[in-house]
Amino acid sequence: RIIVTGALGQIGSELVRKLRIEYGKDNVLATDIREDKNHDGPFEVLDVLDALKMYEVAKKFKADTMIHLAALLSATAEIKPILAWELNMGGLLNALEVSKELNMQLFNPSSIAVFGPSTPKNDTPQETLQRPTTMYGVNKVAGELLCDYYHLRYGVDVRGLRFPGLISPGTPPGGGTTDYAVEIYHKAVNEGSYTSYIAEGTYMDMMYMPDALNAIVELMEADPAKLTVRNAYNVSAMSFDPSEIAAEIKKHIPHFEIKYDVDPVRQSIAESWPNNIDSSRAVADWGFNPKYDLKAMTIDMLDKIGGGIKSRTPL
Ligand code: VAH
Repeated sequence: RIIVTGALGQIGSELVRKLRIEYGKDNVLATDIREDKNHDGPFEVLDVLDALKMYEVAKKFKADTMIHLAALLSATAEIKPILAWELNMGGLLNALEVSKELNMQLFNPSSIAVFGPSTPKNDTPQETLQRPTTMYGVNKVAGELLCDYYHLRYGVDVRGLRFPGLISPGTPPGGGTTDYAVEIYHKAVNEGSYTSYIAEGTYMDMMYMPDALNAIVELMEADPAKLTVRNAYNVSAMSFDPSEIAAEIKKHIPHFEIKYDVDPVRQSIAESWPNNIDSSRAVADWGFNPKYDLKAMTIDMLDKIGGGIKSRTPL
């Protein structure tokens, strides 16, 4: 039985749907800090900074697994760095403590944000320098170390993935740097143009949400003896810059055009991250195998947002 924190977020909203299909609706408890009016399964309001409530809710639900997704993302964390530290670290510490007390398996998402300007930019290795220059990156590196500590000291079965930018048609990401790669699809369908806050030529790792969700399930179901890494595996499906995703969209919406109005804060975050990371350890240890590249993702995104490419007349 699974408890998910941050269940109303970009990953959480799709993961809960998938988990309920795979494991049964009543075996997945969605929680978030705000009420969910139209949830179609078990739901509880939970502030991850309330350790006692987290313990009580997980115990009452008889959860054996926690997926801890509640966090502030990179751009928001630069605006509210202290709040980001308190929520990202306080929430994770509670998730680790409750997982230890209730003997739950724990998934904690990490991010390519753990890497900084001194990290090798291309084919970024699994083990390398991690000197991030963002509060979010500091939180993610500290989080990786804290998770490994709980695994080594207390035997908590905690596992993690260094997610790239995640792209999905539904719930939008909240306050990330890679969000441009989600916004561009919606603007292309609805307005025929998009003004990117990330500069042309800025490459970042990305992955389509279905591949991210499969990676979480595959990692959590993997034989622990095969895991040479706990927190956290590099995983990425593709790397592109704004001009390449725009060109792929133009193949379906010929009149689409991209403009640029660079946001210095999010541009500097993006430039501190790798161009592309090496996922080979995840492939070797538990068979990470993303299905979507930029071409396939674009077809599916435009289909889902625009009600089907086949039915669209050129703008
Ligand atoms: C962000 N989408 O932009 C998140 C993610 C690697 C990027 O961590 O902050």
